[in-house]
Amino acid sequence: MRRSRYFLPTLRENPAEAQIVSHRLMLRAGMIRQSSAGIYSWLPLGHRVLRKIEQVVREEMDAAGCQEVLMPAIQPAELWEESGRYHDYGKEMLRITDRHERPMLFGPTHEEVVTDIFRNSVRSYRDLPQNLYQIQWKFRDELRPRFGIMRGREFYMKDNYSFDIDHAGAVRSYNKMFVAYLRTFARLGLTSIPMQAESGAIGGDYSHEFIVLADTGESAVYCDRAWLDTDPLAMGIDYEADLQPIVDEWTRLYAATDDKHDPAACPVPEDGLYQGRGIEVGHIFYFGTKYSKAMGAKVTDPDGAEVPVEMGSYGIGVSRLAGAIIEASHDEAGIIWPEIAAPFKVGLINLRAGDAACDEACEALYSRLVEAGVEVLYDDRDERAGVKFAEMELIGLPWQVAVGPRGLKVGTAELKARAGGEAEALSFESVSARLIGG
Ligand code: 5CA
Repeated sequence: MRRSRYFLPTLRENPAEAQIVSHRLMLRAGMIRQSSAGIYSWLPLGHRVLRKIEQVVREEMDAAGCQEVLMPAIQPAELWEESGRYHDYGKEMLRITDRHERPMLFGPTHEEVVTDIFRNSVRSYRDLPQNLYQIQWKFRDELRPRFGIMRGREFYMKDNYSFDIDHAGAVRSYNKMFVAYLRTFARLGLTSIPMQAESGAIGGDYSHEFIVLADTGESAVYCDRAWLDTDPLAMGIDYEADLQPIVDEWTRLYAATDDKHDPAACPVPEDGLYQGRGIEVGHIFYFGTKYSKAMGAKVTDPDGAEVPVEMGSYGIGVSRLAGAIIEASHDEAGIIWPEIAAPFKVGLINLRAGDAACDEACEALYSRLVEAGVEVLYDDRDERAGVKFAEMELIGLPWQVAVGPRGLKVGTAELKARAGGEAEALSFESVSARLIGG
C-alpha cells in the first residue's frame, strides 16, 4: 500500500476525550473514529488489525473443533421471553419494534438464538457434542461507555456455545475452551490469567474470566507472581486427550478478581502476591441446563430418555483485544504491534521522494516484498523525513526500512525493529531476505 493513496488520518495532538493510552493512540494513529457514544467506525488501519486478531481467534476455535456460523444481529423478543431474560436484561438491551409492532432487539449475546437452532435441529445424543461459534457485532447499551473501544456499546465479539449430553461432556467442552483461550491470547502476545468469576447476566455456576494485566484495566486483580512467568504455548495440546490435568495446572496458582478475592483467606503470602489491574478479554461460562430447560432443548440419551442438553458459552472481546494489545505494548512514541496483529509488517520510508535513485530503489524493494507476500506500507510522500519517522513510530509497524541518498551511495538501506534496537545498515539483498524469511 502506498502511503500517498492510503486513508490514514493521523492526529498530531492528543485528543482531549481520550483518558487511556490505547484510546489516545487508536485515535491518533487513525485506526478508529467515534460515531456516537461508545460506537466507532474502524478505518483502514484499524480494520486490518481487527481482521488479524479475528483470524487468530478463528484459527484457535477451529483447532479446538468448533464450527463457524453467523447468527442474526437482530433477534425476536419472544426467544428472550422464553428464557426469562427479556425483562431481567433491563436497559442494557436495545429494544426495537418492527413495522408490524413486533418487539425485536439488537443482540447483546446469543444463548437464546443458538438454543433455538439446536432444539429445532438435534434430537439424539449421537449428534453430540457440538460447538458453534460466530464472530459478530453485539450491542449493549452500557451505562458508561468509555475508554474508546474498550467498553463500547457496539463491539465485536467471538461467542461460542457448546452442547453435550451430560455434565462430564460439558466439562470436557469447557476445558477445551479454557485451553484454546490461553493459546489465543498468548499468540497475540498477551499474558492472560484465568480467574474464577461471577457469571452475572449469563448465569450458571462455573465461570472464568481471562484477564490481561494492564494498569488501566477496569478490574482490580490479585494473583500469584508466578503467573507472570508462564507460557501456554510451550505445552503441546491434544484436544482429544483429557485436558483436566492442564486446566488443574493452570488454576493451581492463585488468581482472583476483586469480587472473589478475600485477603483473609488468600493463600499467597503478601510478597508473592501481585496486585494490579487488568482487562477482561474473555469470559467462559458453564451453565448446564439453564437455557435448555427453559426453552425445551432436549435430546434422547442412550437409554431413550429425553434430557435437556448441557450447555456452556464462551466469549472473547475481539475489538477490545485491539485496545488491550496496545495497552500492553506501546512507548511514548506510539504503538508497538506484535507481528501477528500488525496492520502491515513493514513500513518502507523513502527519505527523499522525488530523487530518481531513491524512488527507483524503493519501488524495486516494494515490488519485491509485495510479490513475496509481505505486507508493506510504503511512505512515498514528499514529506520531511522527521514527519515520516514520527508517523511510523506512532502506527507501530514491526519493521521500518529507510532508504536515503547517503545509504544508496554504498548500496544500503536501514532496517530497524519497532520494538527496539539500533537501525542496521544492510544491503537491499539482506533487507529482503530478512523480511521475506522471517
Ligand atoms: N454470552 C457470553 C459468552 S459468549 C458473554 O456475553 N460473555 S461476556 O459478557 O463476558 O462478554 C464476552 C467478552 O466480550 C468479554 O470478556 C469482553 O472481552 C467483551 N465485552 C463485553 N462487553 C464489552 C463492551 N461493552 N465493550 C467491548 N468488549 C466487551
